[in-house]
Amino acid sequence: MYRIVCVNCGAEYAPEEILYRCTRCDHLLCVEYDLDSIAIDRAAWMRRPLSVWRYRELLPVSGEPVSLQEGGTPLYHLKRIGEELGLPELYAKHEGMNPTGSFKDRGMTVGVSMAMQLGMKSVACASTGNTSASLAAYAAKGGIPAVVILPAGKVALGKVAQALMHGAKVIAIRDNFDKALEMVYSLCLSHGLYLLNSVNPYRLEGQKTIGLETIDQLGGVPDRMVLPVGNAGNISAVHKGLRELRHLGFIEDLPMMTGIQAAGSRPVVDAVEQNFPEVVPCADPETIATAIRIGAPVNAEKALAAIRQTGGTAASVTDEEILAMQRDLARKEGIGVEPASAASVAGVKKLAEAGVIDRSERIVCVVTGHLLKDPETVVKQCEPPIEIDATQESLLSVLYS
Ligand code: AN7
Repeated sequence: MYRIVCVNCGAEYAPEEILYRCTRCDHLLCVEYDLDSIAIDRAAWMRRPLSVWRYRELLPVSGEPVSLQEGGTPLYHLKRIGEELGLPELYAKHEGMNPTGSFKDRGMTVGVSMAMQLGMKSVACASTGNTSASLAAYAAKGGIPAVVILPAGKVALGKVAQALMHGAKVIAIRDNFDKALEMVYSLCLSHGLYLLNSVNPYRLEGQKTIGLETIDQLGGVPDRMVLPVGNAGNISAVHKGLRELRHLGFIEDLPMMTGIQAAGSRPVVDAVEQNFPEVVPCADPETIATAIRIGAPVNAEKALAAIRQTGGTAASVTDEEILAMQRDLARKEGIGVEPASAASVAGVKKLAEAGVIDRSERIVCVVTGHLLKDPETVVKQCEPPIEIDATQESLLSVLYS
């Protein structure tokens, strides 16, 4: 049993209403369960496979979900990087290990399932890339058409390839993500497509399972959870899931929610640092981490609450710091992530060096997308393969001379 509730004025809506914002005050909506009446046997939970659907009592989907077996991602101990930073308890949850290579799959399994449950005939999103790849795949699995709108020339190659191959209608606009979202939003309202950006409250329900899995894998609550922030949906979703676990009495404390943005695209960081009541959009976001090249984060209201209520913080990292950490994760830990994902760990490095993070903290970084999403950025950073004649002599000479 659940309702849709406005996070600002508390107005309530029935689950079957197709709404993305409060019709009274225009603020964000969220899904609210009657937690006191939900019976969950935690031992039975733990016997189910680690996945989004382990937590189905806390999800809105009633029938068989549209699933590609999402979630259940590895939680790695970052031993070498942690040692270098003096952080013995540093972990990374590798969301790049989801079916389409990013955490978006957790949101889309729920979002597309809800689209079907609500009887919608088509789905749509704007995207910096991963959302479109994921939506395209889940729409294919659900057998429903998808439209995705991208900022032209600013989406990593692997993500465009996925959206195209999974059969979405892919449209690239000569403008940025924020404009694409504005356009797809109007399109959905005027033509009845189901909007699956993170302003959709059901999608975030799937994403909250990152936090629930982390607790189960770690056997407790980390002191801090660190996420890259673009539209600020994921950090809000993780916070919501953990609040629900606390309400159920499964955990006592919440981690300090910590958001990391790129230096050229940091409206949430500005709001946290300067204690603004709300985020002031950044008109011209720019960063090599194109996934988080977002100037007007739609979920800022929820994210600021998550950060402030848990005593967390926000920080920004430069493109150089992001790329350096992408290489460190790859070469010192064997973990391949795309640039936006490396931002979370780069942010931890910065905050630890600045003394904001205590060295004894148990820290979980969410690394959100796979290395192969953005091969072009990799190729630009690394030396090309050494091409040689096919002789043993040439081989030995490049290896040993
Ligand atoms: C790898 O795909 O917004 O703060 O349209 O792809 O919840 O937006 C992607 C976001 C972090 C930021 N890491 O998450 C999109 C899109 C990766 C991402 C984020 C994104 P939010």
